[in-house]
Amino acid sequence: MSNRRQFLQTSLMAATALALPRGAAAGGIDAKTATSNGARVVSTWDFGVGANQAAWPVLAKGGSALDAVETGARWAEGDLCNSTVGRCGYPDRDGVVTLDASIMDGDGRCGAVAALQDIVHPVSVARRVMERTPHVMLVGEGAQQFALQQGFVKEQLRTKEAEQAWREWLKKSEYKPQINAERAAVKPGNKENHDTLGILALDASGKLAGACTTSGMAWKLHGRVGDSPIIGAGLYIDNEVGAATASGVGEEMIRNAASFLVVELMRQGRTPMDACREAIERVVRKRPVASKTLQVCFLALNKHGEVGAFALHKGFVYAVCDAGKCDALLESRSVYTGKPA
Ligand code: SD4
Repeated sequence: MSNRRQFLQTSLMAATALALPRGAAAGGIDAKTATSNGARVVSTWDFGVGANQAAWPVLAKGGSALDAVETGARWAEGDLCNSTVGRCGYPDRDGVVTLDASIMDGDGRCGAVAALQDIVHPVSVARRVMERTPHVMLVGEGAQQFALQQGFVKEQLRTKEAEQAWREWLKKSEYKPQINAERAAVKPGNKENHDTLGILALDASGKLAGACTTSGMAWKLHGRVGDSPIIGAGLYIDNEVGAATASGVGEEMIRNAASFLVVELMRQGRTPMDACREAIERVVRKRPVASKTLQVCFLALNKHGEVGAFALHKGFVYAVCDAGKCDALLESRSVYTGKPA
C-alpha cells in the first residue's frame, strides 16, 4: 500500500519538472501529442498518475482500452490507500464503507455496482455484471451476493484511520461537502472528503473505454448512491465520439446526466474542453447558489485522443499518459468564472 501523502508529493514534483504537453495551459491537449501506437489514458486527480501508470502497460502492448481502465481502477482501489476510493475509503455516517463503480466500453456495453460492501474491487464486479449478466447495475446486498458467487472475497474495508476520522466527525455530525481546494495537497493534514478516480482510455485500435470508482462522499447517508456508478452521470463512452467522466458532488452530475451531456456536446463538434465547460455552465445555471460551495469536475477524451477538462472551482488536476510518459499531472486551470468563453 502506498502512503498517500508521499505519493502526492512525488507526483506533484514530477509534474512540475515536466514540460506541459501542447494545449495544456488552455485546459486541453491536442491530438498531435498522441503517441507511438495512438494509445492514451487519462485519469482524474493526482492519484490518476498511478492509475495511468498501472494502465499503460496494457495499452503499450496493444491491449484493449477496457482492460486498461479496469487495471488502472483496480490500482486505485487496492494499492493506493486514500480516503476516497476502494480499500481505504471513508465510511458513511453510520460507519459503513460502501463503494460505487462503473465500467463502459465504446460499443455501449456497461456494468455498475452501487453501495457495495466489503469487496475491494467494485470495478471488477461491475465488469462481471456487464459480461456475465443481462443487467447493467446491481446494488447493495445483491451486488455483494453476486460478487461472492463470482469468487470475490469479503474483506473488512474500514481502516483504523478511517474509523478515527469517522469518530471525529461524529462529534459534530456536520454533513458538509468540501471543495477540493481544501484538500491535503493544499493544506497538509487536511483531508478531502471526496475524490473519485475516473479513467478514460483510447487503445491502439482506436477504441475507447472508461471506468469510475469511489467510496463516494464521506459521511453520506447510508444507502446514498452518487454519480460514479450511474452510466451517463459519472461515466459515458461512445466510440463514435469520445469519453467523459466526472468527479465532485455526484448529485449535480446526476441532475444533468452530465457525462452523457459532455459526449453529446462533443458529438455536436465541441472540443473536449468546450464540452466540459458547457456541462459546468449547465450545473451552475440549474443551481447557482449551491454551485458556490460544491465542486464539480469533468474530464473528456475524444476519439482522436484530444483531452479536455473543466472544473467549477480551482484545485482539479488530472493525469495524462501516452507513449510511455505517465507522469504528466495537469492542473485544470479552466474554472468557471461566470463570463462567456
Ligand atoms: C460521488 N462523485 O459519490 C462522487 C464523489 C467524488 O470527488 O467524485 N468526489 O458523488
